Amino acid sequence: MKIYCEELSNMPWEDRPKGHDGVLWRYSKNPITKRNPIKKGARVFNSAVVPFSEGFAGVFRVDHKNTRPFLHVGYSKDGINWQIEEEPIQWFDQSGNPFPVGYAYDPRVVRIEDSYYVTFCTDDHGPTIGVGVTKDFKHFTRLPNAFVPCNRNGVLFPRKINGKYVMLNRPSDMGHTPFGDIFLSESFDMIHWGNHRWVMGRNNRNWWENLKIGAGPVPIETSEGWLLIYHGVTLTCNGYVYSFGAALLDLEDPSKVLYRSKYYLLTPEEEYEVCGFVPNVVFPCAALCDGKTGRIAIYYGAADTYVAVAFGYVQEIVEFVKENSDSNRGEEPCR
Ligand code: BMA
Repeated sequence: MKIYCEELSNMPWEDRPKGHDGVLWRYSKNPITKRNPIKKGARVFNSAVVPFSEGFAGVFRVDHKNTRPFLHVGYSKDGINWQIEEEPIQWFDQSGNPFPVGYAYDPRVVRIEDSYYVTFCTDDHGPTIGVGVTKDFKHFTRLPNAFVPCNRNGVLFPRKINGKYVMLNRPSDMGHTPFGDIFLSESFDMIHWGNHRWVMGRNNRNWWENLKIGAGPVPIETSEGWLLIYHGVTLTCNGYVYSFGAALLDLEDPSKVLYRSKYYLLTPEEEYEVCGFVPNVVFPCAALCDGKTGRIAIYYGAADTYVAVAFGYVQEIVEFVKENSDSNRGEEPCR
């Protein structure tokens, strides 16, 4: 199996603990962010990191002390210890005029050619997908929002497919959205989005994902298809529980699902995942991958309070998805 990622020998890593039989294992020093990490911010979670310069850069969701979320840049040499900037990202439009956000959360970051694109949830009379671009993590240009509200979980593929940028996204509502399927949209210029297609829906057979699903980290290209790690939500008598699983999408037409695993890869178990501002949430937003060894480090928000990391091998995740595949793509969205 081929993994089309660059070599990343400096990515964070710990070997699988002895006797651990799961596909993923948690970093032994999780969580990697603590409460009140900066003066302005009470909690950092659901954040995205990429290789940058000699180390790593990230766009972090910081819930300020008025409980409104904004995006802050952070830097790290080792991908574990982060210096998060005190001030949030200042956005400017393509003409250089301020283009502020009312709020911003759940960022994803992807390098496409020589630019880093940031997608996030923001507001335009309802939640929708904001898009920004930077080359240096200091100057950020904000492009028009990708969709009309309501939409969340905008996740770009790391290269153009058939000449077009491709974004997974999840139509939603104004609130906490008790439904949700993954769709795919395309654009020639990162501004005009169309050719929207349904990819897959919540799955009534597997109860961890029977309420809604949403794309997680930027998909990873392999010879077996695009590896998509996605979150799945179930509703219990005490509220939503967020886990994450994986699927493989067709390389040429990623609206086609090749395999989808029945089982989650990770579900809230540790104290920092089951206790916090929103208990029982693991919410993946980024993955670092070493194309040479197939090692992967998945960055996920824990209980809307912390950032945590889980390790694994891309090859083992792909095998897990294929071996535990479910033919159900989810229910049709309109009934
Ligand atoms: C979703 C988003 C996420 C959050 C999750 C659990 O709707 O708001 O940012 O992690 O709910 O609270």
